[in-house]
Amino acid sequence: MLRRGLCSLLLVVFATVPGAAPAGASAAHHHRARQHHRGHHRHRHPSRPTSVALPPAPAPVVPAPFVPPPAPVPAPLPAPAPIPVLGHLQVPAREFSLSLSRPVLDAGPVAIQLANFGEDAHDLSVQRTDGSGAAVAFPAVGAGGVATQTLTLAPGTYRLWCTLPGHDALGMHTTLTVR
Ligand SMILES: [Cu+2]
Repeated sequence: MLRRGLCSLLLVVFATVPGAAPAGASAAHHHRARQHHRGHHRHRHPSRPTSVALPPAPAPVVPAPFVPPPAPVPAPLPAPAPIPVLGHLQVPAREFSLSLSRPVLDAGPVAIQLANFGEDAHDLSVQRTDGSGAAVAFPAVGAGGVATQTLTLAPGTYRLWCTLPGHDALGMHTTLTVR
């Protein structure tokens, strides 16, 4: 009676301990798993030499998404051109001299005024001292008269003189610098 009860207790303990399962059962389980794995492997790769590559499935036609055209980029504004400042130059004329209200001018447009402070008529011509460019002639003006012309002068040196006979030799000339 006691021996029979002890055997039953041992059986219960043996069956309820997880790690106490028979080694044969666990091995069989792993063996079946490997077989299953190999069979699966063979199924996916039947035989390499006779495998035929299937043509790729045609790509599904997907309409291109609407992409709005890029907004026009406004061109950068050009740098504002410098506003030319009109220079002024007065050329007083006397017997027998020409003088300048200022000896140096900035390049650009300049209003040149011949002012006759003498008693005789005088005129004025302006030309670059290097001889390039035509001379600009002012009309002759009498005593107290003025003549004005607006010229655009490039940097350089200019000669101004009176063209009436003998006046240049008598001293009616001067030099202007434009920078
Ligand atoms: Cu003169």
